[in-house]
Parts: sequence; structure tokens; C-alpha cells
Amino acid sequence: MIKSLMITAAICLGATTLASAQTVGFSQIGSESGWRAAETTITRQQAEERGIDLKFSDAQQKQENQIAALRSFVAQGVDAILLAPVVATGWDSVLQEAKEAEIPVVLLDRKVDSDESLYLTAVGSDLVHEGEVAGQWLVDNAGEGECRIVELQGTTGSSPAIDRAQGFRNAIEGKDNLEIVRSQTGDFTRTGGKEVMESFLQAENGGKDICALYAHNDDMAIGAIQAIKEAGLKPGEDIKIVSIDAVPDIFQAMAAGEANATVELTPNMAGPAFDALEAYRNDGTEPKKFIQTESKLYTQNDDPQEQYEARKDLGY
Ligand code: GZL
Repeated sequence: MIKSLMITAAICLGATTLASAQTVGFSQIGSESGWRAAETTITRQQAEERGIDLKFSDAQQKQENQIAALRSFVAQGVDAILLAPVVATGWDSVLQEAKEAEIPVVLLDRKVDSDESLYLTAVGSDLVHEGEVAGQWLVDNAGEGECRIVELQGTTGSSPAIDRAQGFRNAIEGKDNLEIVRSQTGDFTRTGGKEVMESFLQAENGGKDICALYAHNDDMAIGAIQAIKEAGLKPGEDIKIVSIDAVPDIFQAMAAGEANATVELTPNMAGPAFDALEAYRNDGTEPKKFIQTESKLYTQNDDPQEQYEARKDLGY
């Protein structure tokens, strides 16, 4: 009798343990770009598929909102935290609080300057390499003559803005015909890209003195394309355009000859993040501190219409 009760109890406990959904807090930056929207969509899908109860917080691009969200997740006693950090600095104390509460934190798509002991792992691309791939495309396609480049930078102080700027400069270093003549943040948004590009065009002889645009993401490039067309110039021809993310709309622009190249960034950062958390929870496996996603160049030679079709329903 006692043995059967013990077996029953063990089965129930086992079932309870398996059924006890992991609760994960996700502090997302906002919805500033198509890529960011896709990352959120895929994170929700990945959580649902794994039976994870996802507590979602949209920070509206404000670090103070992210810090408040992390403190709320700690107070709720979540099992883990996903953080896409809007900027690279200012995270030490709140990450220390999560560590003291023994809640593992996984960084998504951007990095922080904090000591790596304060987070379990970071999932993302090599942001410097992305800039180098974009810069090398321009080196290979700008021709021999003078090429005055304008740059739309990402959110000031964010790791992609810092690293993508550095990578592009690494690639064009020593190329005397290539020069970045104007550089300004468009905050990773289409509106920002359009408004800043309008000022670049005005300052550069109506755009006639601009040879190329390097945008830290496709959304700013798409906004800039609108501004270039309104200035009576042909984007992709009069001004070559290279950017990063590989969102569907940049492939539509490429198919129309209005954009030239993009470096792909997968929006599925949550899959590797949840895998690392599961291994850590199940048997204490410590993941590498950086789980790198790949960066692939796409140009007008890569059937942009097909690339658009392959991405258009992924939640961008
Ligand atoms: C880069 C990511 C950037 C995307 C933008 O890893 O943080 O943030 O390139 C997004 O589209 O705003």
C-alpha cells in the first residue's frame, strides 16, 4: 500500500515538475525597427513552443524603463531574465541585484560594458564584423573615383552603433578615395533615417556630392531612400546604399534597384537563449559568454524578390 502511494506521489511530483512552466521576464527595448518587431514576435513564439510563461516589458527606448522592469522581474522571482540592452553602460547595479537573487540574465542582440560575471551569456552577432562586411561591399563597388560617404548611425551609446561604426571604418581604412563626410544618429528608425538624410542632402549640394550611404540598419536606409527620391535623385544608382538587418522591405527596395546591399542579422536570438537557459537549469551547464549568430551579405544579385518572400511573414 505504502509503496503504491509513494509511486503515485513520485509520478505526481514528476508531472508537477515537468508542468511547472518556467517564468521568464523579457525586457525589450521597444519597436523602433522592423527587425526589433520580428525579434519580439519570434521570442513570443519560442516561449510558447517551450511552455515558458513570458513576462514582456516594452521599454519605449528608455534605459530607466528597462532597469525598472528588471527590478520588477526580480521582485516577482522569475526563473530567468532576457535583456536587450538599449545602451551599453549603466547596468552594473541592477545586474548585481539579479545575480544576488540567483536569477540568470541572458543578453539579446546588444552587449553591455558590465563584467561578464553579471550575466549568463550574450546572444548576438559580431557587430564589428557586420560593419566590416558592409564597408568591404562598398570598397568592392565604389569604383576608383572619389566617393563621399554619409553615415546614419544607430542609437547613440548602443553597442551596435559603436561597433558597426568601427567595423565600417576598419574596412575603408587606407582607401584614399573613400571618405565619411557626415555621420549622425537616426536612432535606428525610418523617421530618423529620413530626417537626417534630408539634412545630409541639403548640406551636400542637394545630394549631388554624395556617392554612398552607410546605414546601421535597414529601417534608417528605407527612410533615407524616401528622402533621396524626394530630392529628385535615384537611390541605389546616384547614391549607393548599404545597410544591416536584412528586413523584408530592404529586399523590396533592392528588387526596385533602390538599395544595393544588406548584412543579415537573425531576429531569432531567443532560440539559442532559451536553449542555454534550459541546459543551465537542467544540469548547471555554463554556456560560453557569447553565442554568436552569423552575418551574411545579400546584394541585388541574390534574387531580392525571393528573399523578400522568404521573410515577409516572419513578424517584421
Ligand atoms: C543589432 C540590433 C539593432 C538592429 C536594429 O544587434 O540591436 O537594433 O540592427 C535594432 O534594427 O533597432
